[in-house]
Amino acid sequence: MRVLMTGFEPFGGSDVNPSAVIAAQLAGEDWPGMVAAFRLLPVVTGVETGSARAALSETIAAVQPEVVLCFGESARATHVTFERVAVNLRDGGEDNAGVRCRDAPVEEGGPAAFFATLPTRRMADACEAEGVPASLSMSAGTFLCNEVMYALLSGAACGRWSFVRAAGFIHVPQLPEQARVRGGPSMPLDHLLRGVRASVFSLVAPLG
Ligand code: PCA
Repeated sequence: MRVLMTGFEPFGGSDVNPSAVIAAQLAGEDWPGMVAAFRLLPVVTGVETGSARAALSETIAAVQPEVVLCFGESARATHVTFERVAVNLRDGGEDNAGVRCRDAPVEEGGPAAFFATLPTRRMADACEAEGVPASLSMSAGTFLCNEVMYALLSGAACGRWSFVRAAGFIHVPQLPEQARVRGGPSMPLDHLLRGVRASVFSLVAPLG
């Protein structure tokens, strides 16, 4: 089984993004029956070369994964957050290229929303069973994480990436060192890794 894990580069004035640390670490571990690839996504909106969506498309075409797990950071999150829905709207903060979208669709004329095709409840339960707080979320926001999740689910649903059997998005809280600078909730890296590792295992073990 081929699994692609993505994380984002730092943004918003921070010099680390835990989503990339987690995805790179987990993709580098030995998983029974699973080969994992990691891709770092730029915090850049749109579809041009250099955007997150361009990097995602290129990597999915190269890796042909059956499972795609995209990770992002949410400075407001208190839990490992399993996103259930992506909406066709870009209306978020400024990206690393200085672009801010207002009232723009992710895909012109696309459906209003897509559901994650991951077993989000099972994954959240597996994370909680490790003692790591997890939650299910009905909104990935309207910034780049939602945009990437929407494009991912749209590509899998329309047959462009018909080999993708399960895909979705996980938001992780910021790290304690980030919270010390900008305030807000945080979770230590070893907790994040333990919880996410258990949730990925609960996903891939039955698929294998
Ligand atoms: N979080 C942002 C984009 C990149 C990231 O890690 C978001 O929640 O949209």
